[in-house]
Parts: sequence; structure tokens; C-alpha cells
Amino acid sequence: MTRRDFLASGVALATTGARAQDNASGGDIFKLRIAPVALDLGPKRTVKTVAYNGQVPGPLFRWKEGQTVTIEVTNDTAEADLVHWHGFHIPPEVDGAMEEGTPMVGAHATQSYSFKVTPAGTRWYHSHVMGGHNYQRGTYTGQFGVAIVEAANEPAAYDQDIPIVLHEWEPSLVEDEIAYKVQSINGKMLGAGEPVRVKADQKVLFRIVNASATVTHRVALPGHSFRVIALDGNAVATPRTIPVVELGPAERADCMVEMTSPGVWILGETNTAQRNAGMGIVVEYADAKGPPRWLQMPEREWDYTEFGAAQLPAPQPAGRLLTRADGPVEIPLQFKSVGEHSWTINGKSWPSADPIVVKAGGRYRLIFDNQSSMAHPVHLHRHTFEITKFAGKPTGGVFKDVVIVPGWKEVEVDLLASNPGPSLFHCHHQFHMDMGFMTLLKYA
Ligand SMILES: [Cu+2]
Repeated sequence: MTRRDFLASGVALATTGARAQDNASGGDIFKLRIAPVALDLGPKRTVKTVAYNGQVPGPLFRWKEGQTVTIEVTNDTAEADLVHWHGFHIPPEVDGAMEEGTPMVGAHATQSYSFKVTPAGTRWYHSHVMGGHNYQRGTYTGQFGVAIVEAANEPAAYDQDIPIVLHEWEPSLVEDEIAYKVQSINGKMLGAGEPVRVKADQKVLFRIVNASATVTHRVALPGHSFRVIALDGNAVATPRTIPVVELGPAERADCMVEMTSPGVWILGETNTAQRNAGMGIVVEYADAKGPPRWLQMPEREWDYTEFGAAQLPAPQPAGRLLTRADGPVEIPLQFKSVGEHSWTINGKSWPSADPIVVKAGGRYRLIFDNQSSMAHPVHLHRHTFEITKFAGKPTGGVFKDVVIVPGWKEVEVDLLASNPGPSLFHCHHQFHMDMGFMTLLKYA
């Protein structure tokens, strides 16, 4: 069996539960069922949550770029919900945000969404309802999964492709911050699930997805390094080999790892308390024995510009951004906390916040000015943007759909207005979004 056959068979297994049938008009049909589940995170550690198809993460989708898919979502809960396709450039009617006009999936109802899958890369999907002070809704739950969009004719340059999905459980409000009792990778606490099984000299692609509602995580695999080849699923201008990756809520990193240190290791949070709360997974070489090892990792500031182009302006991927000949129109967006638990964009909270107005085909520079001490992972739906300045450093060639704006810092991103229709812009920290940190980008 060749490697490609092996990968293909793995894919078939992973998606069998969700795949129903083919259909001539709507393409392949996949089924998601939203329902309550008692999730076994580890021995004597069960949490009650809501998940897709009774599993956490939800089914792994592996699609080809340009393929048309239909997702039939059945909601077996008492409250309306909906599924957001994070990082996809798809119409607002199917994107999965009520505020854009996507129909909700009513309680005990079924709703179908069809769309053409684009762009290629590590995408994901999750609930996009507002939670408010209800921490049993939205991204606090187990409603998340990974959707990998493969570029047509791109050969797999690795032996294994393994999603690593981070999440926390049992949230509560403690001194103005959301605190959690237990954490997991791929739905299991450290040591409770099957290990990632590798062989010496394999090349493994770890697709790390931070499916946390509110927490920025730092992840490492001691004894090994991550070669970061893509951020938010988009190839970076300068791949870097680093010991630790940092991901805010909703961010992804594609990390290539050369398996050259045989043994049994922990891939996990660098923070000991969080690792002990469950955020880790065992990586086991064939024939290796003994308890999994962890080594203290170096402290290092996260800086997106490390992955930027050596020369500016950075080369532009086809169809992403226009030529830089015309200067972008600047749109300043100031983030500020007002009063208890309330967040504003340019002085106003959702739903009164002013929309960001653009014209189709125009090029814009969004200037994020964080007038608070907290970092905000801000996300724009249905578009990809390019980081052009991070905390005072000019850069280019790093394309994302979420960017962390550090406390009291500015971040600038360039955007081609290439996907008409309303697009939600918000902090992906669920509690900040719920407390008003949201507006719409609208096409004039
Ligand atoms: Cu925030």
C-alpha cells in the first residue's frame, strides 16, 4: 500500500459517519447532528456538553478545493444553533452567522447548506451562537471540528497528517475571566486517549487548531521542533523551525515535524497547570516504552513577522490581493472596554456598532488599535487578510483570518474586498464577542 493509498483509506474511515450519499445538484452530502453528549475526557472524568455526531472533535472533513458540498445539519437540542465554516470564502447565506443572514437551525429542525469549498488549507467549523452569560453555548461546547481543504494536484509531502485540537471544559466566571476545570486535546485529557503513533524518520504534519472559547495556548513537542509552514491554513512566506507555537482562539498552525528523537513524549501546553488539567497528548514511537517525557521549554515572544517575507512588498498569491500600485484606504478600528464586561469598536458595542463599509474590488488597510491590556484574537468572516504591520514592525506574506492584537498594541492588515455580502468581524474570545466586541463589514 502506498502512502497516498494509506492516507486515502484513513480519510474514508474518518468521514464515514458523516457522509450520507452523493447528489447530482448539491455535490457530496455530509450530515451533522447537534445533540447533547456525555463526553468521557478520561477515567472518571465525564462532562456534559453538546457535540456533532456524538463525538469531539466532530467528524474530520477532507475536501478538494472547488468541490461542492452539502451539509445537512440536524439540531437535536431545544435551542436554535448554527454551524460556522471558519476560514472559507463562501456566501453569507451559508457561512454560518445569523448576523450575516444565514438561517438558524431551529430546535429539533434540519437545515442544509451547500457551498463550493475554497480556499485550500486547514479550516474548521464551530457553533456561532452568542452565549452571553450562558457558558453552555457556542464555542464553550464540544461543537467544533476540522475541515481540511486539499489543493488540487498537490502531492502530500509527509507520512502522516494529524489534527491536534485544543479545548477546555466546565467554564465559569472567576474574577472577570473565564476559568476552566479540565482541558483536552482531541477530546481526551493527557494520557486518557490513544497515543499518536509514529515511526522514526517519519515526517508528520500536525495541524494544530485552537478550538478554545477564550484561551491563547502555547504548544510544544519536547525533543522535536515545529517547522511552521502555514498559519490559519495559508502558506507563510518564510517557514520557520521553532520550539513552541502560540495560538489564540480560532488560530491554526500547520507544523511539520521530523520524527528523529525515538521515545515516548508529550505534545502539550507549555504551562504545567494547563498540561496537568489535561492539555496534552502522548506521541509514541514504534517499540518505545516508558512514561511520556516532558522537558521545560524556552520562553519566547510570539511574533508573526518572523514568518513574513524577507523583501517587502511580499509576493501576492493569485486572486488574494490586488497589486499594491494603488494605496489602500485606511480604516481605523479602536478596541476598548467600557464598564463591566462590555467591549466597543470605535466607541460602540454590538448591535449598535458602526459597520465597516467597503466597495467590491477595493483594497483596505484595517488598523486595529487595542486600547486595553488584554490581547484580542480578532476574526473576519469570509475573507483572508494579510498582516502588514505587527506591533510597529512592517511585514507581509502572512495571510490569516484571525490575528491576535496584543494589549496596548496596533496591528495593521490589508484586505481585498473580494467577497460581497455582509461579513462578521469580531473578537473570537467568546466572552468578549458576547459582550459587544462585534460588527459587520458591509459592501456599499
Ligand atoms: Cu477579545
